[in-house]
Amino acid sequence: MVKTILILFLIVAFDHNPNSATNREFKFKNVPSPSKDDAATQAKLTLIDGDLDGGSAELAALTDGRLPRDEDEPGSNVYFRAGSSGGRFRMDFGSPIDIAQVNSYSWHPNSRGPQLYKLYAADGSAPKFNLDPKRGVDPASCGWKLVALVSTLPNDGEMGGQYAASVTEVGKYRYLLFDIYVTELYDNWGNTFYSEIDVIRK
Ligand SMILES: [Ca+2]
Ligand SMILES: [Ca+2]
Repeated sequence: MVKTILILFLIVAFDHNPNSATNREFKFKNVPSPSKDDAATQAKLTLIDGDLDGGSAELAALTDGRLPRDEDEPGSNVYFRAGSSGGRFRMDFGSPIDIAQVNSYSWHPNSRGPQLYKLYAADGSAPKFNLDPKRGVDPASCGWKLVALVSTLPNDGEMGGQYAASVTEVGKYRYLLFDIYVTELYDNWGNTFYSEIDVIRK
C-alpha cells in the first residue's frame, strides 16, 4: 500500500508491509531500505522531552544501521514510555547540510507499528532560537520550521507491520526535531517502535 500526500509543499511518501509481508531487510516497494551509512549515522541525538520506555533501546539505535529481526523486538527499537503521549528528540549534524530525504522506519505487529510525528528543522541562526523546546512550546515560535506532518496511520484494516515514511526536499539545516505522538489512546500501547531514521544528503 502506498500513499502520497502533499503537506506544506513537501512530498511525504509512505509504504507499508502488512504483517503477512514483513521482511528483515525492510524492503518496500516505493521507499528505499534503511541505510547503514547516511548523514544521521554521525549525528548527535538528544532527548528533549518525554521518557523512553524501560524496554526501549537507547536513542542511538535510531541511527546505528541495525534493524530488528522480529516483529516485536523492543530492545532493537526506540519508543517512548508506555502510557505516555510520546516526546521529542533532536538530531544535530554539527553544521548545516543539504537534506534530500528524511526516512523513518518502524515495525510492530499491532498499534505500535504506524508512525505519527511532526518534523521540524532549523539552522540555529534565529535570534530567539530554542534548542530544546519542550511540549507546550511551539517549535515554530522559537526558530524551527515545521517541515512535515508524517502520518502512516491506516484508514482501516490492520495497524501492524512495517512502515517507511520519506520526507523529501527538506532543505539545508543543522538540526532536525522529531515531535513524536502516540498512534492511539485506547490503551497504553500506542508508542511506535522506531527502528531507524536515515537522513540522506543531496
Ligand atoms: Ca541509518
Ligand atoms: Ca537501528
